[in-house]
Amino acid sequence: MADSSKLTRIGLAGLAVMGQNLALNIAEKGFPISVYNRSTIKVDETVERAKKEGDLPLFGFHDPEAFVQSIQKPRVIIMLVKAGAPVDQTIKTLSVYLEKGDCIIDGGNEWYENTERRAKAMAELGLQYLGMGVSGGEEGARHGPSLMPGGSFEAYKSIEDILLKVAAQVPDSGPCVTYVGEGGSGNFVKMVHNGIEYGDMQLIAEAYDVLKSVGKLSNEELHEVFSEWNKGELLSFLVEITADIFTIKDDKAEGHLVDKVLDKTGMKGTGKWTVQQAADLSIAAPTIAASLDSRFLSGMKDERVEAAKVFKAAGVDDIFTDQVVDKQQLIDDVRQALYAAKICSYAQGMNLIRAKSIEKGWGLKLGELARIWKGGCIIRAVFLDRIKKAYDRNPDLANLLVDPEFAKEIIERQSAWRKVVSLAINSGISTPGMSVSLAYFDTYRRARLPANLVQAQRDYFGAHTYERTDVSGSYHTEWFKLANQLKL
Ligand code: NBP
Repeated sequence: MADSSKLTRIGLAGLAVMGQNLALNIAEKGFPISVYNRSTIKVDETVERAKKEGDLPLFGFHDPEAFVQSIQKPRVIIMLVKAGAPVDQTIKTLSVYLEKGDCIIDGGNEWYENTERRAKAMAELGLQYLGMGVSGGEEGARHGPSLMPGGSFEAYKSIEDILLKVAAQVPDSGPCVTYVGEGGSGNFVKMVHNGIEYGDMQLIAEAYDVLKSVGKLSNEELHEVFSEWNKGELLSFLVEITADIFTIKDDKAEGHLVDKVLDKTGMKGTGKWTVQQAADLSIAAPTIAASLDSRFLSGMKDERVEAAKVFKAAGVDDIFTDQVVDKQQLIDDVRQALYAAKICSYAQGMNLIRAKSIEKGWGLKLGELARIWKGGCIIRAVFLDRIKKAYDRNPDLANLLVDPEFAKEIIERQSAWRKVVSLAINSGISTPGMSVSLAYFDTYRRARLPANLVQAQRDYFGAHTYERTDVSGSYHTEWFKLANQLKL
């Protein structure tokens, strides 16, 4: 271990996957770091790794007091423990040794209101608090994550030099970190990032399903297709790893591993929070909601197996004829459908962030958020540069769909998108993300919707009143009475 007689620049508590790797990253960038974990074995493991990975300036502590005392004042401690009660427990353990001006940064996927509650409690003790979204998983944490710090600007400034160095670096775009805003905005933005991630993964899975089930593409062909897509407008971490997945052979039996993976998707809650927040703020986020619903339905594996038997016996397949498709055309159409649906999904996520920013007065900069997602994080993609440029062109853009560049791209792809959704429907393949994205687009772009009828129904049975298209004001009609008079 390197010389531990001097005080370190920063501390990190919580040495599971994320904490351990972020601590090594910080040490590698030349910032001496103290580390601590509730179970001491992880401390020893981290110290061992620091030694092996280049005698990095990382110092392990089993005792929380010694850990805190080893950090230079004002102290900054990043916490990377499981969200919820473990965060409160870790704060309790450490705060007794902290002094006025010291700062704790929660790097976990925490609910933003918990961060705001803790920041308030800490402020009463003279302590500072930040909630910082960290994205990129194990690799990102070790070699450059996307960081979304929010809370006290002063606290952010005190460690900005560290964050700028440990974050992912994107050529011509800079480090993937920015001061997000006040309060729990860092956690909120990370939450929506994860919701968008759900949408991306769902849309990719649907593209795979259509290509495999309708186009009958083999895993080798799927690898080729996704690799090719990763050279163009869809270039992204998720498309890249998808291409990789199709190459992995099963080590326990014949065939590819992907075909043996049980079709049940897990989740930890940030996608659900995103959809709940969208509903609370009256923001339509159907693509993200569809991806969450798909995870719920995927979890009902036994029920689906039984339902498949019932509907097979009842002749569900009778209406499906084998679709004759031109493989190359299908691949090209699916690529376009995936891209167009993705634009809708990001539009929804960005609208949600903006709505929350207005509600809380955070002043979040959407273009800057797109910039810090260009590298390090799970949704990193060249596409984010287009989003950044759209908000640079017009920071008050009502919706990404109406940015002239994105509008043009959608129009160019809409025919392929409609073809893919129709093909999937006629083949009995569910593409909820692509379909609902198309419905979002078709709803948003229409000046007149059938909402007039819904409002008339509401006024009919509940006297909820309605507005008119031609004269201002609020109106109520005795629909029932008038309809009955006409029946006489
Ligand atoms: P986990 O979310 O699996 O949490 C494990 C850590 O929490 C360990 O250090 C554990 O200590 C500590 N912990 C627990 Br559990 N209960 C505790 C308690 N009562 N008191 C003190 N410490 C406690 O770790 P992770 O996967 O590294 O994620 C850390 C945070 O980062 C989470 O909020 C996560 O959602 C977020 N995140 C994770 C990823 C990812 O890819 N894994 C990506 C982005 C963000 P112990 O060793 O003593 O049990």
